[in-house]
Amino acid sequence: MTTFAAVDLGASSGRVITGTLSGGRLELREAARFPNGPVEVPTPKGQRRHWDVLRLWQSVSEGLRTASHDVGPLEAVGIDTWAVDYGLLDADGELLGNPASYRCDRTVGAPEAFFAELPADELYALNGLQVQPFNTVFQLVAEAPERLARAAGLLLVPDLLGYWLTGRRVTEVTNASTTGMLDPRTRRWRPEVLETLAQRFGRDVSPLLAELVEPGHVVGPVNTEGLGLTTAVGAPTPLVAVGTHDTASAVVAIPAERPDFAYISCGTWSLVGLELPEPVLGEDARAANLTNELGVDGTVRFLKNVMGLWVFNESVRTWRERRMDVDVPELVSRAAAVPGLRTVVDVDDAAFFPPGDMPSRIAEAARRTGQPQPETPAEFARCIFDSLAIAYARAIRRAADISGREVGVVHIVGGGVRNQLLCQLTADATGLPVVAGPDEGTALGNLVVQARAVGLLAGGLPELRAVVRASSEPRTYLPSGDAAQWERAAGRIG
Ligand code: LRH
Repeated sequence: MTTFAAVDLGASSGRVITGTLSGGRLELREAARFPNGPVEVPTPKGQRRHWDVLRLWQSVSEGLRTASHDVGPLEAVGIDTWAVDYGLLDADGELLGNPASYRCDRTVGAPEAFFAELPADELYALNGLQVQPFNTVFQLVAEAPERLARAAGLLLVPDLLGYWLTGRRVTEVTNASTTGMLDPRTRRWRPEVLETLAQRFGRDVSPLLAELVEPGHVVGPVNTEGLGLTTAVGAPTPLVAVGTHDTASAVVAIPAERPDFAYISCGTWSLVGLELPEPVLGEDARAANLTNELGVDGTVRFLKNVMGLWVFNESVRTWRERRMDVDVPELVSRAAAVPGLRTVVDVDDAAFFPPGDMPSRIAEAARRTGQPQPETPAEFARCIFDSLAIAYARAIRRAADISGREVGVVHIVGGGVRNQLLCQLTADATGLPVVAGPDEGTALGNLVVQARAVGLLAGGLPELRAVVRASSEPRTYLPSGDAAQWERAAGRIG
C-alpha cells in the first residue's frame, strides 16, 4: 500500500486529501479542510479583493503534517488550485504582497487597454484563450507599476506554494495556459504577448517567469522546516507538478470509457467542453468565447467557463445573511418539485460575476426578459439549475460543432455531482446520457498523476482513468422530457 497527498484549493475552501493505492484503486481520506475566500480591503482606488495566501500556506502545511501523522509515509505530494492568480516575488524571493483575487474589479477595462496594443483577434490566434478580464495577462495590465518594477519573479498560486515547500520555482503548463501568455500549440510562452506587456511596462517580463514544466514533473523534495515528510523508504517526499490547474486535474479524472465524451467540471465554476489533441483557434471558436487550455499528456481542454454553482452559492449566502434558514439538500429537493423552465436567465451575464445579492439580479433579469420573477428560494434555485443546464447544453453543442466532434455522453465531475436535480436537468437539456461522478474528481486526478510520476502507476490517460473508475461509483442519468421545451426556453434567453 502506498499513499499520496493531494492539496486541492478552491475559491471557497481548501483540502488536503490522501489517496492510498492498493489493488488498482485509490481510497480517499480527507486529512484537512479549511475555509478560503477573498478578503476585501478598501484602498484609495476602491475596494480590493486579495487571497490570504499566508493563511492558506499555513493550512496547507498543517494539513500535510496531519496527513502524514494519520496515514504514515507519503510517496508524493501534488498541489492544484484555481487558475490565473499569482504572487510576485522580490529579488530576495520574498512575496510582494497578497495575490489579488480574480474577482477583484481592478481589471475592469484592462482587456480593452491591452487590445489597443494587440487586438483581440490577433491575441486569440496566439493564445487561444477566451477573454475573461481576470486572465493573468489582463491582471498584469492592472498591476501597480511600482510593484511590478520591484518584482523579480512571478509564480501562479500552486507554483508559489510549491516554491515554499521545495525552494524550487517552476511554472506548470496547464495553469500557465490560463495566463494568456502561452501558445497552446507549442506549450511555450508566446513572445508577441510578452513583448506587448514589455512595451507597456518599459521592461522585459520574461525574466519573471520560471521554467515551464509538464504535469508529472518531479519538482523536488519537500524540505519545509518541521514538516518532515518521508516516503516509505525514508527518503524526503517529493513534490510532483500535477495538473496544477484544478480543472486540468478534474479532467484527468473523467471516468470515460468511450472517446466521444464531453465533460462538465462542476463546482464554483462549471467548465464545460471537450478533450482534444490540438487547439482550435479559428474565428468561430473565438466568437463563441471557447478557450483552449492545456491538459495532461499533451491534451487540450477546449471548453467554456460557465458561471456555475457560484450563482446558487451566492444566493444561499444572501438568504442566510437575511437570517433565512436554508438547508441546501432540502432546498434542492424543493426545487425539484417546482415546475421547470418557468423562468430562465443567462447565467453567464457579467451581472452575476461579482459577489452579492444574486436573487435580486435574477429577478431583474427575469423582469428585463418579460418572464415571471421567482419568489421563493426553491423557485430561484429551480431557475438557476434550469438556466445552468441550458448553458451546459449550449456550450457542449458549440464546442462539438466548432471542433467537428460527435458527443455521445456527458460526464460530470466535482461537487455538482451531489446535486441530482442538476444532473438530471443536464441530461434533459442536452438530450444525452449523463454520467455523474466522481465528486472528488480534482483530488483523484491530482493523485493519479503523482502516482504515475513516481512510478507506481503506468500508462496514459486511459490507464489513469481506469484507476479513477475503480475508485468511484458514477451514476447515470438518462434524458427525459420534451427536448423542444428546452429549445423554446433557451430562446427566451436570447
Ligand atoms: C475553477 C477555475 C477555472 C478558472 C477559474 C478562475 O476553479 O480554475 O478553471 O477559469 O477557476
